[in-house]
Amino acid sequence: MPMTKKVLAIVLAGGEGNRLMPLTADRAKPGVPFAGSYRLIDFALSNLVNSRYLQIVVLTQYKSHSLDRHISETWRMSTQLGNYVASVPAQQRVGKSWFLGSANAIYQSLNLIRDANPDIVVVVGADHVYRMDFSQMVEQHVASGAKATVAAVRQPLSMADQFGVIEVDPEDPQKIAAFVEKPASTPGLAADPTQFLASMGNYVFDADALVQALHDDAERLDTKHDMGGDIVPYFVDKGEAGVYDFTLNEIPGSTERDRTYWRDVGTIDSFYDAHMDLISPMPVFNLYNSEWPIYTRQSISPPAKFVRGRNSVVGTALDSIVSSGVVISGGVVEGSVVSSDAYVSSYSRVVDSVLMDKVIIGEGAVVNRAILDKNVRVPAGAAIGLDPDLDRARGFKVTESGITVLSKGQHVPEPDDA
Ligand code: ADQ
Repeated sequence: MPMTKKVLAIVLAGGEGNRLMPLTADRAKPGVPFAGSYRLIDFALSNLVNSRYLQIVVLTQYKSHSLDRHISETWRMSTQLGNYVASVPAQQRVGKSWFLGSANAIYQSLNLIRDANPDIVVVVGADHVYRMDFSQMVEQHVASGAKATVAAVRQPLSMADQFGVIEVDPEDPQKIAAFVEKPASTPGLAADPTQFLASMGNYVFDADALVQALHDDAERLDTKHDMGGDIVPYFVDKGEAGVYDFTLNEIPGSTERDRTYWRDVGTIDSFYDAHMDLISPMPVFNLYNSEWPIYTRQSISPPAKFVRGRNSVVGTALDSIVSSGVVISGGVVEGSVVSSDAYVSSYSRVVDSVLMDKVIIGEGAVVNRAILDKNVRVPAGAAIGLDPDLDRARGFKVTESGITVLSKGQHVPEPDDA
């Protein structure tokens, strides 16, 4: 019988998420709301819990207040049974320096690894949308004899500069021959020249090998103390790095299409696109798979309600996700994600947009291809997302692809009376 390995999971949740501004203006990227009732970190944590890895340390750093609150309110487990999700803020760590890179974050938390005394450490990022059974990757890691295994997914060539690029050993498909962190460009795969193999930022390590690597890295002055940039190459140079192909990932209840769905939602455009993936009638990513649930905080809001508004005008939502506590009173919502406790008034239209918690849409207002962060109030008759120049002039962010973004509680001027 195979020996059961003791696994500790570490979730890297300290990222600033500069490219998601203004949604990350006062919350860490893993704490950014997603899909109406989730936070980004819920995907990584749900994947770990569904993989039956129940000893989890979350390393936070940047503006972690709302993230910490979400973790403690949502992810309490029984420490008496030996299960935990512990959020560890940076200021509690040893040493005086603020974190340098993700490897340094783990290095400063080595006491947590010592205390848990695992055989295997699974390290995952906290800002991706996907389902993954990490136990399948751990199984391959153990069988292959690698000291470090990196999860890999195919991505379009144009995105090479955003990811770690993996070159597989032609003689051993489970071994990494070369790894470059975020190169300016890279050649395509032999099987598909339009794609390359990207690191997903998820790793499995033999615990003692990881501890040694972190010590060696900490002593060097010429590294950025980064998991992708430094620790992965350390194992590749020694010929000890394996690669786990994400297309092998099997998820109960998943379709062929969504068992390998993976989105890095690091930019406003990819964050927006990932929302749109959820709302088509046959979603690209299916939130409704109860065999691999995505957990989040239980809301105390009442059910969503759709009612006639002024002059009995019909309130509807179509091809949309509508969260609890939402009231759609005589407005029309189409192709949109509406988060908890939002209110949509009579004669208004919300199209191809993402509304976060407690957004209020006034009478006759129009919102088109926009993301409105929490507590934004759109006055009656105002229009957002119809005129990019006007949007910019009012201080809203407009992305290159034309998505308008309003930050938390951002003021929207009353429309001109003229
Ligand atoms: P990036 O995501 O650009 O690339 P990084 O900014 O280090 O790398 O973020 C990785 C994870 O670590 C994120 O979840 C982030 O929140 C977290 N993090 C960063 N600094 C941290 C700190 N000091 N403390 C705690 N957590 C921290 C990485 C890899 C690439 C890979 C992509 C996949 O380096 O090789 O291709 O992820 O998205």
